[in-house]
Amino acid sequence: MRSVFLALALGSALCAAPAWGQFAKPEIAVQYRQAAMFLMANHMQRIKGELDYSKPNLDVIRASTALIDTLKTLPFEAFVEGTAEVGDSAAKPEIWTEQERFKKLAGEMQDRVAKLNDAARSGDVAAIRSAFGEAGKACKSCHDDYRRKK
Ligand code: ASC
Repeated sequence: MRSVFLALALGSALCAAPAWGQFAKPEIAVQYRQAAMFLMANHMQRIKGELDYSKPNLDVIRASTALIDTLKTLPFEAFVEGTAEVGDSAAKPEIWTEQERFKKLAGEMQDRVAKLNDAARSGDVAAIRSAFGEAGKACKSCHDDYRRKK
């Protein structure tokens, strides 16, 4: 009998949902999303550097668009409610009161990033330039509304 109680107690302890989702502490969620966005921004800059040339290096561009395409969903798991004012987060509290719009903007960014990666694989430089501009606008429109000016 005692072992049944022990098993139940252990089971409920293991199943209890942590307050911050997959993150041990709220600060870790902030670091995680900032790290993902830092890498995305770094690779956007590398692409921009190539597009400043009349004959950009397509291998460099493709490596970066593929990475950004992989990273594009990562920040959003880490926008855990209650982390707007944590650490050096610039997230506005409206992210959690306007979830529908925030998710719509995230989805638009993800669509445009996928299109940028497709354009890079096609090798059509004019298409890459245009898709890069659209992806950058999608980043900016979310930052304009949901990132605090520091
Ligand atoms: C970037 C980056 C952003 C967007 C935005 C585009 O490379 O870090 O936040 O593009 O600046 O206007």
